Order: sequence, then C-alpha cells, then structure tokens
Amino acid sequence: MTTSSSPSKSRLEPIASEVEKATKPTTDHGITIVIPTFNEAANIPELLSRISAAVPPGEETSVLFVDDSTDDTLEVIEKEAARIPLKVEVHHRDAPVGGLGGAVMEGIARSGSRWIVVMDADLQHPPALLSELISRGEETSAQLVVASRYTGEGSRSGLGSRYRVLVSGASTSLAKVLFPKLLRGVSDPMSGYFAIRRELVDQARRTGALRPLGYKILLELIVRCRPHAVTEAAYEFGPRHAGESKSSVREGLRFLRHLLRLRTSGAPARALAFGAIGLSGFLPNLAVLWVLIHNTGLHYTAAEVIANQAGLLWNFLLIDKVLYRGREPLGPHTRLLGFIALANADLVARIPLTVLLVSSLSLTPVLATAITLVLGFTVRFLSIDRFLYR
Ligand SMILES: Nc1nc2c(ncn2[C@@H]2O[C@H](COP(=O)(O)OP(=O)(O)OP(=O)(O)O)[C@@H](O)[C@H]2O)c(=O)[nH]1
Ligand SMILES: [Mg+2]
Repeated sequence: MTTSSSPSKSRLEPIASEVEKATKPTTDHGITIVIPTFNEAANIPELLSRISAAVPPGEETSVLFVDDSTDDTLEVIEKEAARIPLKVEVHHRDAPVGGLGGAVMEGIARSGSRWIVVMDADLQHPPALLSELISRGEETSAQLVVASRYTGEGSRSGLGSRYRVLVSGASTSLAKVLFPKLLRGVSDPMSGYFAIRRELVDQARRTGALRPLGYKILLELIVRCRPHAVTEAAYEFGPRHAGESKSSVREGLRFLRHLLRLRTSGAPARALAFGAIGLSGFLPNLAVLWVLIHNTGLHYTAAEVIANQAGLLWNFLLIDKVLYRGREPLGPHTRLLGFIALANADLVARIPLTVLLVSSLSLTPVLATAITLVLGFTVRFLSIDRFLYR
C-alpha cells in the first residue's frame, strides 16, 4: 500500500503540468485500475473485495485511487488495502485540480502498465466485468474497450430518475451527432468505465493534448487519441452502492463546454463557429437599432453606429466566454479593445476596398462587396485566432 499526495493548487488550474510530473516508468504488461474518489468511504470495502475477486488470473494487477476526499476515504482505503492480495496505491490531492477529469488524467499518468482501466468507486461499474474488458481487448487487438450500457444486454437502470435518463440519452446523441466518424461503433461514448492501452494515451499525454473539462474523459480520449480499433462489452449500470452522487448541473454545463472545445479544436471548425457567432450578432444589433430609432431622436445613421457596437459586444462575449474560454493569453481589456478595433477596422477598410475593386477591376458592386466580406472575415478570424487568443 503506497500513499502519495500533491501540493495545494487552485481547483481550476490547468492539469497538464501536474500530469507531466507524475509520469511513471512503463512496462508492457499488467493492468492498473484507476479509481477517482471523492468521499466514497462507505463504498471502499465492498469495492476492493469485488475487485480482488474479479481480476483476471495471471495478470499483474494494481489499484490506483486518485483521491480528493474530505472524509475518511483515505484512511478506509489504507485499512482495506491490507486485507486484499492486490497492490493498492492512493494518490491523495489536497487541491482537486481539474476535478474528476483531472483526477483520472493523473491516474492515467501514474499508470505504467499495458492496460489502464478507469472505473467509478460507487459500484455502478461492476468489477465482475474487468476480465472481459481485458480479454476482449487482447482478442480483438483493440486499443480501447468501452463498457457500454447501450449494447447487447447492457442497461442503464441505475441512472434512476427520468431526468437523468433524458440527460444521459441527449448528451450521448449530441456527442454522436458532433463526432459521427470518430464515434462510429461506440454506443456509449459517455461511459465512465473502459479499458485503454497505455501506449495509446502516451503520445497525446506527452504533448499535453489531453485536457478534459469535467467528467467525460472517454470522449476526450477518443477524440484526441483516435484509437484505430475500439470494441465494447455490455454491462448493467446499477444503482449507487452507498454514499451520495457528485454529478451536478454544473458538471453538465462543463460537459457542454468540453464538447464545444473538442469540436472546435481544429481551425476550420473554429472558423465555422466564429462565423455562426458573427451571424448571431445581427439580432442584438437590430434590436438596439429598433429601440434607438423608436425611443430617441437619434438619426438612423448614428443609431446604426451604436447598434453595431452592441452587436460587436455580443459577439465578443460569445467568442471570449465560450469559443476561446481557457485560451486567453492577453488580459480582458486588451482582448476587448483588440476585438473592437479589428471589427471597426474591417468596417472602415471594406468600403474603400470595394470602391477600388469596382473602379480598377470593373467588378460589379455586389461581387466586389462579396469579395471584401469574405476577405474581411478571413483577416478578422485569423487575427483574432492567431494573435488575440493564440
Ligand atoms: N478524485 C475525484 N473523484 C471524483 C470527483 N467527483 C466525483 N468523483 C468520483 O467519480 C466517480 C463518479 O462520480 P459519481 O458521483 O458516481 O457520478 P455519477 O456516476 O455520474 O452519478 P451517480 O449516477 O448519481 O452516481 C465516483 O467514484 C466519485 O467518487 C472529484 O472531484 N475528484
Ligand atoms: Mg456514480
């Protein structure tokens, strides 16, 4: 039984540096079962008993808890570890950097074995499936084996309320719509129970590409690591054995942000989102214009200038707080001023450029305007993407 702990850090600090420091020497055999825990003391005895009864015979298996608990989970693990024949390690974190996602990433970084299994501590993920996960992976040479609630005999009975069933179904469908190719053949991309070959995550981890937000780590691993072969094993997601759920609406919102970040990790997808945000700015622009024209004595041209700034502010908020959130190398004032300057420069520069195109190249005004619109959009997107949020 080994216990380690990490120094205090803010909960929201990036997890990459912690994970890099944690890297372990690797081997080409064995299994590490990574279990994130947050106040799960009442589940530990049953969990360790069931794991030790279920591990594949002949495989060198160890259990690694990444613990952020504020109750006596750590003490219970230390006591129960002495009772079972498996190697048990606990990495206790005084500050839960990155929450559940951060804990799983640290566990993966600390695992040197051939296979890494990730599972919850509350026994909703049956340890009895452990052997099947590994044997399926070996038989099919898959790099990732997902325990699925949505295939064959699988079921999600333990989700409980209709609301949870709805949210789980909706987020699974959303993920599949956003990543149709990568998630082909994965019926349960939201699963928290899976086995992954360490070699698959090694490269992404070394380059710092893995940055999960919130609790859907599997999706992050599939999108960033691109396993060439994935297989599944059906299981019944049972009710919590003991203790309280830690899932929350906040985690759900984090998940949506995570999806957006994953989907816009390439520049073309980011440009598309940038364009959609730009189009959405028409609404506040027109609304403010209407209010100013009908409620003040302003001439419509002056009202247009003000309304345009309202649209820009709307665009800035969505771009800053949603699309590029977490990618902010400059201060908030510099970002706002830079954004407004670029957008207004676009307005000022486009009209003379249109005139130039019409007079020197004899283009029609519509064609010239279309060209300057595309040019303006490209310059604005690239400047914002490469400089303001590089
Ligand atoms: N280390 C760590 N573990 C966490 C954290 N939040 C949750 N966990 C663990 O992650 C696992 C999943 O959390 P649950 O509360 O069971 O979430 P859930 O399964 O989506 O919700 P329920 O179905 O209601 O149980 C459990 O083992 C938790 O103890 C965290 O901030 N840090
Ligand atoms: Mg649970």
